[in-house]
Amino acid sequence: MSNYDDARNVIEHFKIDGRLEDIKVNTQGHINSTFVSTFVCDGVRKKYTHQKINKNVFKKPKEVIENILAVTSHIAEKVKDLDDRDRRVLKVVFTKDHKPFFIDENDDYWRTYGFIENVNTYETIPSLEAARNLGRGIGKFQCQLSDFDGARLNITIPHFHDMNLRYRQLEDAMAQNPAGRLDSVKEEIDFLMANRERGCRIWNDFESGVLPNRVTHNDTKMNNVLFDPVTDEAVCVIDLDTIMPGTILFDTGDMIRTACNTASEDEKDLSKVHFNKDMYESLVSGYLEEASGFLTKEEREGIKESGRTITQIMAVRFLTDYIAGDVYYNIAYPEHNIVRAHTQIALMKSMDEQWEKY
Ligand code: ADP
Ligand code: GN1
Ligand code: MG
Repeated sequence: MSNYDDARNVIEHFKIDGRLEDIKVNTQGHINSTFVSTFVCDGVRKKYTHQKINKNVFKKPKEVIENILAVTSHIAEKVKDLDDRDRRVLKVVFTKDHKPFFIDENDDYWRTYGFIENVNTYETIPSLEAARNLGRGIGKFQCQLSDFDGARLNITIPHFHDMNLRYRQLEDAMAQNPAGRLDSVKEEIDFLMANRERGCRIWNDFESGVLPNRVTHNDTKMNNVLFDPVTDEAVCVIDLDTIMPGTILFDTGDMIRTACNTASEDEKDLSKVHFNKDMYESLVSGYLEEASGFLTKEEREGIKESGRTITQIMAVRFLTDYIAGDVYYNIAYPEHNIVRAHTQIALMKSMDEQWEKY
C-alpha cells in the first residue's frame, strides 16, 4: 500500500483544476492502491480516484491503461446521449503533459479517473431487485462490448481464469511451503483436489472453442459495480484492468459468487455463509433480459456451473496465496487469505447441498 504523501506527490502531475482539499484511502479492492481526492474549484467540490497499479500483478501496466482507454471510449460512444452519461463509464484524466498515466520514481504507474459520485457499492447484495439489476448491468456491459474487436486488447494477465494453471500454482506453493502453513490446510487441499477435474471443464471448453471467445470483464465481483442509491440500478461497471478475451461464463460466475453469498467474501463465521438460490434466480433472470439475444446454447447451459467454478477458482487462488505467504492479494490481517478461502469452500458446499433445487 502506498501512503498519502506518495499520492499527494503524484496527484499534482494530473491536469485537475482547483485546489487539493483532501485525500482519503479506499481499501475495497484487493489489488491496486486506491485514493480518493477532493478538489475545490470556484467554490465547487469535485472528487477523483487515483490508483497505483499493482505491478506485481500487472507486469505491463501501460498495456492495462491502453485497454482501458480503448474500452472506455467505446462505451462512452454508446452512452453519449444519456443524461447521466458521466456516471455510466469510467473517465480517464490525463496528466499535465497529456499522458493517461504518471510514472513515479519507483517506476510505478499511476492513473486518475473522475470519481463517480452518489453511488453505492455492496459487499452483500441488499435485495432481489438489486440482484436483478446487477445481472442486467453485467449483461448490458457485455452487450456494449459485443462489437468491440477483442484482438485489439492486450492480455493483461495471461491465462487468468485457467483452472489448470491455478491448480499447478497451488501445487507449486505446496511444494515450496515458504510460510510453513501447509500442515494447517490439509482439509482444504483435499476438498479442492477432489473437485479439480470438474473445475477445469469451463476453461477446457473455452480453449477448445465449445464456448465462444468474447470480450469479457473477468472480475465482475459485486464491488466492481456501482449502484444508484435511489433506484438500485447498476449504473457503471468499474475495475477494467482485466478486460480481455474470455468466455461470458467467467463474468456470470463471478457475479453469482459474490451476489448469491449471504455473507461477505471474508466472513469469519461460516454459519453465515450460504448460497441464496432466490438471489441466483433473480440475478440470472436480470442477466438474461440483456444477454439472451446473443448467448449460445452452451453458454446459457453453463451459467449455473459458472457460479460454482468461479467460486472454486477463488478458493484455489486464496489458498495458494495463503500457502505462498500472502504475496498477491492485499490483506488486512495475517489470516485474511485463509478466511477468504474458507468462505469460498463453504459457498461451494452450500451450492452443492441445493444443486437440484435451482
Ligand atoms: P482494485 O483493482 O484494487 O479492486 P478498483 O478499481 O476496483 O481497484 O477500485 C477499488 C474501489 O474503489 C472500488 O471497489 C470502488 O469502491 C472504488 N472506485 C474505484 N474507481 C472509482 C470511481 N471512478 N468512482 C467511484 N468509486 C471508485
Ligand atoms: C481481485 O481487484 P479486485 O479486488 O476487484 C482479483 C480478482 C478476484 C478478487 C477476489 C486482478 O479483484 O480476480 O476475483 O480479487 N483481481 C485480480 O475478491 O487478481
Ligand atoms: Mg476491484
